Amino acid sequence: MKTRAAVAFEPKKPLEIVELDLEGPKAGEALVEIKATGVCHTDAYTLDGLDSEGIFPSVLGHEGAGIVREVGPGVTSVAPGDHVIPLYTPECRQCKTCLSRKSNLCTAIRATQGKGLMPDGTTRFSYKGKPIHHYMGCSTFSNYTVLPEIALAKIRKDAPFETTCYIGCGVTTGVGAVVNTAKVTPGANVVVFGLGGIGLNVVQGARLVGAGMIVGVDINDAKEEWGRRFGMTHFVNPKKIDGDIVQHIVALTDGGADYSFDCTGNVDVMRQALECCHRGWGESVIIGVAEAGKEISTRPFQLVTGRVWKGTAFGGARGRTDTPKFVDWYMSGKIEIDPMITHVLKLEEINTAFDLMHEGKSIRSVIVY
Ligand code: NAD
Ligand code: AHE
Ligand code: ZN
Repeated sequence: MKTRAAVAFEPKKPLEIVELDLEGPKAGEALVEIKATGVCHTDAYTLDGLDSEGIFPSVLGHEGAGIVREVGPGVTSVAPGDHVIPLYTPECRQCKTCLSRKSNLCTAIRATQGKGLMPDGTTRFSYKGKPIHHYMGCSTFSNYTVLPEIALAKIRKDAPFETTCYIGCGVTTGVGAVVNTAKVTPGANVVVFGLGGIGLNVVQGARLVGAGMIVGVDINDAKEEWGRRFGMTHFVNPKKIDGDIVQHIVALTDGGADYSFDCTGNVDVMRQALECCHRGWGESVIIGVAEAGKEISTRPFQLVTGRVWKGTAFGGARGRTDTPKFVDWYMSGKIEIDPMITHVLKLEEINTAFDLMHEGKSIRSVIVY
């Protein structure tokens, strides 16, 4: 079949809207009509050539929602007509990691996914007879895409696609980092570095669990209002304070954060996030994705004296099990999504979504098909 898609032919070049050929689903796979997709900073990072796993040409996009239109042989967990969220962190329920119950990082298809291929080592997309690669196993910047059934979370049918797609990455990543990874306790002081599409979800996750102080840190003053809208109690712009940001936060929080989160992808900020944690117990969670080649550092003394450094992918959520629960939380009003969708665009306008993100003018842009 044919599908309309925004293709990343080369790094650092705008996406091009073209008609691709798409092969139907093979065994264990499903064809999904994508109804809406968010544009996450990770898409921009890959398009900018900063991802060590970036492959071109490819169809980017990993934050979608849509409807199953066809299934391949042997598929049992989804059927045509089901509403689904594609999962860049699948859940096979059989691999060592899934069975361990210690992590959500299912390994069943990770190797081929990282090479832009389906589990059988081929692509379903092609253009003028040449293969086009998949991205994060999702490729939601195409109106139709093919995914393994283990990478599809079946969700309720009354959830609107335009907002629910955000649960495919940003919402689950931010809220999940608080509830699954850090397990923030009521009354704890939380510091969030970077108040974008991910950081604001950390803020609302902290509000949800009843955190005490929720401090937001951002170099863009316009983010203060956004943070307060979702539960932030204090705002710090590191460019507007006298002295060191770490000392400033330690003083503000009476000794340091109980939990801090990096939502910037900047390795210097990751260090600040760790070092502003409370001596003896403060935990810092890295969410941001750093450029290829970048490394983190700190004095080992920071860890010797009890601070903990950890990271999280997709908010520690087990995709097929937990994503439908996040949709329920949204539909029951426990978490908010609608106000964070600042721009709704057509596929033809997708490059504007990247511009708005780089200019700091959007929280989330969503493309509707
Ligand atoms: P975004 O562009 O919407 O937000 C980033 C925010 O960080 C902006 O508000 C910006 O002003 C702020 N910022 C930049 N430099 C800063 C600094 N030095 N100090 C303080 N604030 C600063 O991006 P996003 O969509 O929220 O994504 C944030 C990061 O999370 C990206 O690195 C993205 O790749 C990553 N991410 C990780 C996961 C995961 O599973 N681990 C999932 C989604 C996104
Ligand atoms: N490909 C990069 C790493 C990118 C990365 O860390 N991705 C996150 C999700 S970001 C979503 O917006 C993730 O899930 N990581 C775990 C995994 O298995 O990819 C690199 O450095 O090579
Ligand atoms: Zn993302």
